[in-house]
Amino acid sequence: MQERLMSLQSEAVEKIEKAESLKGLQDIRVEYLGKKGPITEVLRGMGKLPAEERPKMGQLANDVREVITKKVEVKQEQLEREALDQQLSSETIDVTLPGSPVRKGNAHPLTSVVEEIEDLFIGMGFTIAEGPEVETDYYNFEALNLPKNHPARDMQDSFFITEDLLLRTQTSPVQARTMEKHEGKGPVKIISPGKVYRRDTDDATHSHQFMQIEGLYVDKDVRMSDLKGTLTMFAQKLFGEEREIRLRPSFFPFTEPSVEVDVSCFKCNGKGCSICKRTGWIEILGAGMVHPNVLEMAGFDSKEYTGFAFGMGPERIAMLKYGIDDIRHFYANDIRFLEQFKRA
Ligand code: 2U9
Repeated sequence: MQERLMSLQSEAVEKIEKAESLKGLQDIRVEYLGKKGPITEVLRGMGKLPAEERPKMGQLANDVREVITKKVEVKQEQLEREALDQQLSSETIDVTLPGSPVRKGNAHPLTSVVEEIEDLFIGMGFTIAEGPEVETDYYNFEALNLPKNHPARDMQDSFFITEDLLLRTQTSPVQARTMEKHEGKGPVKIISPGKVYRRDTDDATHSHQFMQIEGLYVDKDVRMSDLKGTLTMFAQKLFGEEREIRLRPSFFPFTEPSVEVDVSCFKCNGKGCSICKRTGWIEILGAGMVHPNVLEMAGFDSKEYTGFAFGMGPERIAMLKYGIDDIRHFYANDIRFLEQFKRA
């Protein structure tokens, strides 16, 4: 029986050392240490031994069991470590390997220009106001000194939804709504960026849907010089410190006096080129002093309060800035066009 035990031990140990998988090792452990295993069998045969030999044989059997158990544990640790190393090595990434390029998108050129302009006016103390794109006839026209059947209404062919609801033709209704909320108390200093809609045939310079950024500053004693100062700062920050602006008389129903505002050409520095059509000046926006009727309709006492307002088309600014010749590029979502505008 002693030889049997010793040969079982060496046989088991040999197998354990050769084991290549945790599963294989478990099978060996069960095979030798399991209830139906040979050691258990030997122990069951103890009864046939002389009584004085049993303790020694019992001890030996336990020693063999101990040795095999120990060997299994050691081997298990080794196999588990190898499995972990294997897993880690399969998972370790070689950081020196070039990463798979992730195509990073960039902001739409219009978004870049609108955000740049917003930041400029926020820097001058304006806050951003937004409002509904589906507007009432009152806020889109009447509140802006364009009473029902006023001829100037036709200047802006509108998408009417009902008798009284339309897609807004400019973001001015946002300013009218904001002024009302101030219940006749200034200051009101806002810009309102957003989409506007005009029933227009799309071509290289017109789109039925486009962006606008309008601005409004109403307070006691706001003057034309404040408007000129603000727009000069804006033009120089957007187009370059050496830029100048020029104001030409114009007409808008909601401002009096009204001006068109030009910036000195940033391509030819005013000498005349194709961009400025040889004039040296580029028209960038319209502006004026808020019409007293508009102030009154919004609840402001036009004897006490004055204000200036302006409006611009971000598409036009982006086309000037990036030399884009067709407004429809902004809406066509052609990746070849869009991927050109990687923001710095
Ligand atoms: C209120 C009072 C006055 C907004 C203004 C303009 C001049 C202007 C054009 C720019 C490009 C329209 O899209 S565009 O063609 N807008 O020139 N907008 S003054 O005046 C307001 C607005 C709201 C309550």
